[in-house]
Amino acid sequence: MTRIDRIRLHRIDMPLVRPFRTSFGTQQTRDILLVEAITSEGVSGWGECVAMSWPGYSYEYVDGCVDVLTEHLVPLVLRDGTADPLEAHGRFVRVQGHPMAKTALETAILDAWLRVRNIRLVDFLGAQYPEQIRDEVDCGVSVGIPPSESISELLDEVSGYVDAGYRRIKLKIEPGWDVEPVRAVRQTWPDMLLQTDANQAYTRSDGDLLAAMDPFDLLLVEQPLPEDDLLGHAALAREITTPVCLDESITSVAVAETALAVEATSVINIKPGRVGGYLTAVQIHDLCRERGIPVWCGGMLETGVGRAANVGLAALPGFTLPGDTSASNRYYAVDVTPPFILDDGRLTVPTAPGIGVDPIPEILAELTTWSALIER
Ligand code: NPQ
Ligand code: MG
Repeated sequence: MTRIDRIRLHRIDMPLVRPFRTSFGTQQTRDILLVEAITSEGVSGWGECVAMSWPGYSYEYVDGCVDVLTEHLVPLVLRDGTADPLEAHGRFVRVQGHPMAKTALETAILDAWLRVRNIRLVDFLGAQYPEQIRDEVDCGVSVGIPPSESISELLDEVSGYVDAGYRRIKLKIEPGWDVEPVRAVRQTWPDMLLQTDANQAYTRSDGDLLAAMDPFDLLLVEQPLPEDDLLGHAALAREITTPVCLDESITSVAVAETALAVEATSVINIKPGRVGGYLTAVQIHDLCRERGIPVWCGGMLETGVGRAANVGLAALPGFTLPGDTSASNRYYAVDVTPPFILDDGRLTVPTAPGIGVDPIPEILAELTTWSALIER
């Protein structure tokens, strides 16, 4: 019987093609943990941890993830070497929080388990609706605040993405960088699918400011208020005509149900790392699908490892809006896997089993800043 015998943590440093500024900070490089689960047959499964170096987007951060993985999560797997992803998922429930660390390990185990069985991740996740799984997904792109705060630089960057074929543009906004840049992009591309993401930068009293963007025919505004303020989002949703979409707030199936019940959100951004894995991500997708709530797949500047899994998830039928599943070259000149390339504004779902891609050993070795092997 298949066992997980060894788990290797790889910490890599990936230079970004351009700095990425949001309302919570500027990122120049991406410090990423990859988890490799190695079975008794010698098959490796891979998962990516989407935490950042510092706890600026969520309370998780890479050093904390290394600790909770090494001291708490990995031992729950290696104590008997269970290779069953559902069993691992159940064991992780006893560790509070740490969804990004859990997602990385759960995905590595799930990937190994699927490879041994020759099943694609997308076919496993979409087993309830096999006929409705897509083989390519519509892609959007997230555009940071230009470090120069120049609208002409913003238009240049967006123009490059429009020419590349992206099907939806998302502008990062914050107080002082909102109405004018959104107006400029909308005037330049009157028919483009356009949305904004505030990453919690506004307050309950900013209704008028956010309503000032209603005339620009936005698909949605993402996470305008702090993540714990569901009622604030519900109140704001009544003050503006642009649909509110929650990102950071949606940390579980139960929170998603509550947010929908209080009408704090009418669209949901699903990020597996934020909700504790692909199994939970599918549950939120199914809940939204039953209720007619559109969902889309978020992004965390993933390498090809996380990107592959996200593209599989985004191929499920409820993902009716283009996601932040951009091409590898949106973020990286060299990806750790073969790159995901945009074709007519879409990415192709990998056809190989599991997540469908592998890190390229030489590139992985070059990017690695630290690694650790944990054995049974
Ligand atoms: C979001 N992502 O939707 C995030 C937030 C985000 C693609 O807009 C380093 C690592 C920098 C993860 C900046 C996109 C990041 C990051 C922003 C995630 O809210
Ligand atoms: Mg967001």
